[in-house]
Amino acid sequence: MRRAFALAVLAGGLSLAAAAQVQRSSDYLSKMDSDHDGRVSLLEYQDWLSYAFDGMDRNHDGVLSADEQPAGKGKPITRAAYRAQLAERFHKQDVNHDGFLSAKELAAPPQ
Ligand SMILES: [Ca+2]
Ligand SMILES: [Ca+2]
Repeated sequence: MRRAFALAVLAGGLSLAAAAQVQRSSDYLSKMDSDHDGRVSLLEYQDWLSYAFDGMDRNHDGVLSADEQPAGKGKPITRAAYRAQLAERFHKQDVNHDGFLSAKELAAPPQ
């Protein structure tokens, strides 16, 4: 499931929108919410999506090269750059700026 989600995320240019059509946001929340406090912190968000990154990084060099990306092309993405992109996305999606994503915020990815 995580791999399918990651493929959707990368294929959609890190868009959660495509993935959200596959599964309900409340399910995402419960999967990402590793400390079970009912909200997703930046670390939980990054860790969950980085797990997917690691699944695709077949030679484990910390870089998704073109051939490791779903489309088989694109600029290489480092793990650090990927996490930075996720952080940027997280902050955009955190509409009320409380530093956490609620189920409602998760359900409404930034355009
Ligand atoms: Ca949490
Ligand atoms: Ca790699």
